[in-house]
Amino acid sequence: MGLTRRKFLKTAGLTAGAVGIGLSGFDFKAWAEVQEDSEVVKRPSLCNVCASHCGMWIHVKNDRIWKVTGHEENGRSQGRLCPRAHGGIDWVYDPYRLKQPIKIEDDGSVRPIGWNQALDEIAERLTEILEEEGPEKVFYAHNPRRTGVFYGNRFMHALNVSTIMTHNAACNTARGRGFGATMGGVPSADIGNSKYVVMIGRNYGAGIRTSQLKAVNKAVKGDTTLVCVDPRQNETSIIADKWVPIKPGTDLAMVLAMCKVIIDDDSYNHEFIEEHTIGFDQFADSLDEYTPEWAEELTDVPADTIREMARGLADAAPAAIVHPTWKGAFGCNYENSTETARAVAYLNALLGNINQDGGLKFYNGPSTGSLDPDRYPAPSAPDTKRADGAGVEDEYPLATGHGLPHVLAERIKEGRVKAGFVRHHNPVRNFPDYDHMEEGFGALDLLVVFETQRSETAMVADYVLPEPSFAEREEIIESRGGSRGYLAMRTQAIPKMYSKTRSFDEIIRELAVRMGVGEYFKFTMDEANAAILEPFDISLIEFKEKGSMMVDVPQPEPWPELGTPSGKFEFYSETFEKHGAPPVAGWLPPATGLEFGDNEFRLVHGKEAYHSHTATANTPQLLQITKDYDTNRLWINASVAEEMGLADGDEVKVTSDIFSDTTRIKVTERIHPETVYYPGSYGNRTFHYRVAHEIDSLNPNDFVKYQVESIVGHAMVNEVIVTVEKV
Ligand SMILES: Nc1nc2c(c(=O)[nH]1)N[C@H]1C(S)=C(S)[C@@H](COP(=O)(O)OP(=O)(O)OC[C@H]3O[C@@H](n4cnc5c(=O)[nH]c(N)nc54)[C@H](O)[C@@H]3O)O[C@H]1N2
Ligand SMILES: Nc1nc2c(c(=O)[nH]1)N[C@H]1C(S)=C(S)[C@@H](COP(=O)(O)OP(=O)(O)OC[C@H]3O[C@@H](n4cnc5c(=O)[nH]c(N)nc54)[C@H](O)[C@@H]3O)O[C@H]1N2
Ligand code: SF4
Ligand SMILES: [Mo]
Repeated sequence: MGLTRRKFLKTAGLTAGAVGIGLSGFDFKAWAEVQEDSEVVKRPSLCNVCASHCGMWIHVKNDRIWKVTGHEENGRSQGRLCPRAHGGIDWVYDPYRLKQPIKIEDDGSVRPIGWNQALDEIAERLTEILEEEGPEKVFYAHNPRRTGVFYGNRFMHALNVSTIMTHNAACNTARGRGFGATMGGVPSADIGNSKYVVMIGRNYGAGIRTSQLKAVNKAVKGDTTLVCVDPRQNETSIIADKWVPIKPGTDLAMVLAMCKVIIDDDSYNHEFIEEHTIGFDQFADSLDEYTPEWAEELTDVPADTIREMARGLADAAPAAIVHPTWKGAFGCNYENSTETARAVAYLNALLGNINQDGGLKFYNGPSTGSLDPDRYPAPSAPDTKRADGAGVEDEYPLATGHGLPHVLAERIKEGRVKAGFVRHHNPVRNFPDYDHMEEGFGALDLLVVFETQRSETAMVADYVLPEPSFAEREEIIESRGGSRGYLAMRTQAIPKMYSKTRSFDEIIRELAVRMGVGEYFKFTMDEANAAILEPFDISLIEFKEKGSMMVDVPQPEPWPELGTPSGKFEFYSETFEKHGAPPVAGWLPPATGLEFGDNEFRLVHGKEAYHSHTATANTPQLLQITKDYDTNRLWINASVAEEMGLADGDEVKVTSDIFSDTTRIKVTERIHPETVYYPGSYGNRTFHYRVAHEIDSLNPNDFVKYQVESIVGHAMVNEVIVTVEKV
């Protein structure tokens, strides 16, 4: 790695010379030239700054990262990276990165601990808890990344632990269940080939997925009509044909009214509805009161705009999309988010756009190989009850398998859960109600956090186990579908910087041996990766040179059999009915209601293009953008601000039921008058993020109390009313 032989000799000669004539004679210019001339090599990797995992090349010079560029043969990056990828280099060179395992004693004192001792102690405590309390009281939570799933889930299965959770209940659980219940899963949007696209709270300009952003650009440069419905004129609305401001939490009413327009116009796709759906008549019969005028009252979207969007979509169908979105409007935000997601699916069904060009597509992934189970036995799936109640009868039967970390926090406080493993995830900061999450996770008998920085969750852990950064480690091969599928892997780009860091797979393997389940981990990562590649005409050695490669996959057939119980699109869900939820989605107001008193607003938040959640606030390059553009401010509508006697930049006090803090305001025409907005990227509470604390900031989660949505149990992150007053 690093220097070529020629360069090495040159440097070696130079060093000898320098030593010969003493340090005062050190020829800095010659040294600098050698450094500058030394070769830059490209090593394939995957960006680690968000879950999109774009294929990247890490350019390495003298064993240090020189720069990063997008991998061309990767479905996500398609040759490009977003700004955060460059900021990710700061993670690698952060001087305060975790460099060795630490143990936090019950009195809060922190001390470094050796690996053997840490793993012995963890294994001993975990064994005790499993024996005395049972696997129902143990969990694993992560922001699911391939290696974390591969090793983490296998380890949990080996211990018969069923509570494996992700961050989804603070992201997209409602959308997942809503689309799952109606069409069997969440499809991709073929934006690049679409003629009419409505994005309801989906903001590609900031909530970036590189490949899709490219498709959006293609669409807006072509003849696609793009409409953005958002209480805020977000970064995508700026390039869209139309921004439709909406009162937050009311999208469901607008969508139901759009469905009614299309059905009343008789402009829906009869063939699809008749042959590929169930429950259409019940749905159509339920729409009587949902007129555009009714929706206008609730949403502030003019009835004519509702008709215009509905007719624009129907005219363009099937090359028309109401975007399945991600988090913004109905991922996990409101009491009505699951129903909104179902209604958005209904609207798409009326357009008959499933697996149609320019519509919604269920892509197939490449058929990869796997470890031979005779040689490398896999543990059987756990048969224990989940600790968070997700999918459990009489608890949260309709919650998804991603689980409910905020509910778990409650149960930990009640003594019902004792031990947890958290990797690449910061639930304490990223779920609403800091005190609730901190008290919950902090009350565990054993909390082991796998991290690279000392996040808020790591602050309340018993053991924090440091991984080498993404640039210093190799990982399990990933595969994804698309118009072309692809395989991709992270290879080690630079030598390990700190000898006392260990990668997740290494740690799990060692813990497994100590827990007596080592038999499930008797393979190397190379063996696992070679098995994955087996069906493809490429060796692991060759693949490690390429890093990413496109593969042909069968293309989706129009109107396929869907992954619902009936195999058809379900307007009417017997599954929902069985569990006491409405079989057909209809209007449901947000939990806070829609009445606002003086100086009261709904607080919403969202992404910024140059941060990932709150995990990048400590990176100097990215925080500099925040400082330069002064974005850590609360957006408030200009007319409202004037009435309240507030001017741009004024300091205000923001108060909810559970929290109060001050911040400066951004006065703008670009926001609905009953809404205030704060970017979600700040407000870190861990004092270890020294860069993050260079600015004053808020975190919207602080204002939102612990609450649980009634159908799928998500965290309802926008169900909060705040008052704003001048200080
Ligand atoms: N730069 C960046 N990109 C990311 C991420 C990141 O952290 N940073 N994270 C990735 C992840 S995990 C996700 S989930 C996606 C999220 O991607 P998005 O869901 O697109 O992003 P958000 O910013 O959460 O929300 C989008 C918009 O929803 C609006 N909104 C809020 N409430 C409502 C409402 O009631 N109705 C309507 N119509 N709109 C509403 C907000 O104003 C915001 O502009 O982004 C991904 N990409
Ligand atoms: N305030 C606020 N809250 C939010 C959001 C927001 O934008 N703002 N977004 C919501 C959404 S859409 C989502 S998806 C969730 C996301 O919530 P999380 O899943 O918690 O995601 P991240 O904030 O990306 O945090 C990931 C953690 O992984 C750590 N990490 C980074 N690299 C590595 C590594 O190589 N190894 C290990 N072991 N750890 C690593 C980071 O230091 C960080 O603490 O948060 C939700 N909550
Ligand atoms: S979208 Fe940006 S941050 Fe996310 S993986 Fe791709 S380049 Fe990295
Ligand atoms: Mo997310």
